[in-house]
Amino acid sequence: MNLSHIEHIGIAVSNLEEAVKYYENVLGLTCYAIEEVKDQKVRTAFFKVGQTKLELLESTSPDGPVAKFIEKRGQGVHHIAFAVKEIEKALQEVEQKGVRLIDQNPRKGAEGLEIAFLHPKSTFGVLTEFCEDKGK
Ligand code: CMX
Repeated sequence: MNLSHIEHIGIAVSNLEEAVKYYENVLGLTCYAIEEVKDQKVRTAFFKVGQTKLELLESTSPDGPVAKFIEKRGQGVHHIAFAVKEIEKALQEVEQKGVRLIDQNPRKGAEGLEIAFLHPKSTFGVLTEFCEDKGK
């Protein structure tokens, strides 16, 4: 397993534009991209803080995972994403160690990364994402 760094922290918000204002006007960060990820039923806004990104997530559908999360648990930290090398191998490795996978195979996420999620019930309550930039 080769986790190189925290690629991003995902934060569920009810209103993307309002949340972007807070990160820009209060924390002084700059939103460098807003992107819809249809597959995940979200609109995302990205900020960079050093090597790590913050990804704000607004649901585009009441039955999407982020809408369900906010309904159950309120706005807040939704997931942590680790940058990995050879994402398929990393998934196999954690599965062999008893972790329940949400995605058996990687799929395309925001910024063109290959992404896959591990189930929070087998990762001590933290929805965990692996991502790999195959372009690098
Ligand atoms: N972090 C921690 N726990 C979570 C969670 C999260 N983000 N989301 C759900 N849970 C918990 C719920 O609280 C619930 O726990 P209890 O049973 O103790 O109440 C349990 O997981 C089941 O939750 P649920 O509301 O019934 O939802 P589902 O089982 O239908 O889905 C999950 C949960 C994690 C499998 C689903 O949200 C998923 O597949 N997530 C991965 C995809 C995703 O989140 N995409 C959005 C981000 C995309 C991006 O970054 O681009």
